[in-house]
Amino acid sequence: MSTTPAHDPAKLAAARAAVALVQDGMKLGLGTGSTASIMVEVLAERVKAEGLSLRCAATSKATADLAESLGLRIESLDQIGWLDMTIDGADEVDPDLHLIKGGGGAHLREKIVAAASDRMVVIADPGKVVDQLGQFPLPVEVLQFGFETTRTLIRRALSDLGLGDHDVLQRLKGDDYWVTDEGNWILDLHLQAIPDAPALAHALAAIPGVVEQGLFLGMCELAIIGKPDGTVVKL
Ligand code: ABF
Repeated sequence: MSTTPAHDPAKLAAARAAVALVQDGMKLGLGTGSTASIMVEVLAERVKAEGLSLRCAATSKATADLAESLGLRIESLDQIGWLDMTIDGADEVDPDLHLIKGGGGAHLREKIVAAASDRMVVIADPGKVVDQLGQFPLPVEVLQFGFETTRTLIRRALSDLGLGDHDVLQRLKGDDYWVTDEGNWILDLHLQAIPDAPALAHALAAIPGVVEQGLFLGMCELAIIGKPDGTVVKL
């Protein structure tokens, strides 16, 4: 497939393997990030080459713009309803296929689209595979209203969970605050390790002002890890 050779070979291998799972007539969720963007390019090439008929929902404005620029038709999730498969990237994948996502700031829509799918397939390079989640800062999307109160409540929850006192930093984009597609802000929790991800997810979800956090637990059915030699490992 004549995809631009400039791509990271491991990400390209994972993207190609995921696109190979796509069947004509499928309703697809398209993820966000550099690996997912390669997947969108590979998918668009396959659609053109084989004349596939697909219905696609995007997990971000960025992915929607890229997909449409490549000739893929994008519909809203509500127009399509339930999806057959979502293909998306991740920041960390643990042995139970629990994920940290949100490095690209899109985890709210990504989680909704993944939840509306029969299966979620993650594509990643080997650097994303970890024994325990948490080295990657956990993104938490937060309303702008009462932001500092929410940050205080998050810090209190981390302490109550015995996670100690860690940096809870507002994400910047250049000199400005990062603003998500939904107009919210992002806090990144520098925890180093998350020994009990379900407990943390539950605690964060209970905090007023927290819109969504980047732990994807029990949502990923298959992780395709690309390797630099162009092969893949399926987890
Ligand atoms: C997106 O892909 C984000 O949730 C995640 O942070 C990112 C991974 O980025 P990349 O594929 O560029 O490494 O789904």
